[in-house]
Amino acid sequence: MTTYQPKPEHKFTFGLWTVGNRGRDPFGAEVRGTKTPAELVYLLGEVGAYGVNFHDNDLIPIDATPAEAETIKNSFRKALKDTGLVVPMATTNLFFDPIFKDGAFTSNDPKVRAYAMQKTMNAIDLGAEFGAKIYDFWGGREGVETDSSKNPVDAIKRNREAMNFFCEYVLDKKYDMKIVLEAKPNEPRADIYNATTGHMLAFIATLDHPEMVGVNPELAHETMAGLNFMHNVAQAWEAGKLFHIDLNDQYPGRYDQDLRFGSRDIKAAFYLVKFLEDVGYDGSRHFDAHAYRTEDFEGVKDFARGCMRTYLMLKEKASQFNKDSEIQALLAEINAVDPMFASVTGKYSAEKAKALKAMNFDRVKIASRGLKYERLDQLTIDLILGDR
Ligand code: GLT
Ligand code: MN
Ligand code: MN
Repeated sequence: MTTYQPKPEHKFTFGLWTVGNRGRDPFGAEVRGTKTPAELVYLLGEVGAYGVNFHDNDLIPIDATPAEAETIKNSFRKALKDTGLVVPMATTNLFFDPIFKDGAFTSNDPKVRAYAMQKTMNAIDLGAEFGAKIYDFWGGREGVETDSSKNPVDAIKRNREAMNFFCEYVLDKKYDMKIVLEAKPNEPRADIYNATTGHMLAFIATLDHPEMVGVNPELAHETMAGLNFMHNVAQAWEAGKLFHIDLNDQYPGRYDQDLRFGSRDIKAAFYLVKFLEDVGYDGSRHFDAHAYRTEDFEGVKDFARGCMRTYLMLKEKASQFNKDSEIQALLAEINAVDPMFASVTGKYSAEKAKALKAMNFDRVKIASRGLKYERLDQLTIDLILGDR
């Protein structure tokens, strides 16, 4: 009997900002109280998470004195020790303070850009102090409301300069740390640069140290753009760039909802979990989501437990899919190899091209074959809904 009990090997993580989210939205105030970072670590320990991620200012308020910072760090460290939680990822808050109203690294004001660099170096130090091996960049404010204000090519160049700087900084400091870039198409800016994971992959190839930089795709962000999240994750994986992942759920075409993982599109969540498990992705499964505004902190725990439970249930379904003889027989039939074509395809040669050109194809006959994808999809639905 499976209990769907989260274990450290599942690498389930939450940001301080996720379980600490107080339910404020553009139309309403906070509905939950403030918990200290240490209290949030205990909460995560109680629900069975493996790790906790933070922005610099989730841990240390932007105006804290050095003495206050020390006190907070000490209680946070104690909570980590008491619960056994680790800090796999850290990031910089480059979006909340009014100074970032026109972006951080892409701001038109050189003072803002320099401040953003300084803040990020300090935040990288803070992440390293707590053992973070992944450093995330989500450029929520790196965009525009009006294209009169900024040339997108300048924005790309400014972003590149900043990322090259931080790679060198990490190397200089000898931190065991990789960088991940997290895309989002819009919100809070009307349009954000490098809008999708695909954009980020192309951008990474232009950096001085591409080997240090990967992506952190977020389900909600790609779904907002109307894209198939799993396909984007697969492309990142195939490129050797899937260093991290942000899991949640989202209705397409709407504001950033950050819903509990698997709560909206269970079938998409199934394919995603199946992909991650099949390829053996071994990074964090970070639930970058938050509880409904209707909830108190008991509801926050229900939310966190729900994310992990759904993941584990889908993981079990994925392994069932891989063992299901009827499904596997269909897949084998669909993917049957035909040795006749192996000799004329694959890597190019002039002989192959000649032989291929000389072949006769019965186009109508080939096209007339039914592919049984309706049957296959229904078997998948039956399996997800528990009738297999
Ligand atoms: C913010 C955003 C997330 C990012 C976080 C990292 S902060 O909540 O919505 O997707 O991952 O800065
Ligand atoms: Mn995210
Ligand atoms: Mn989000």
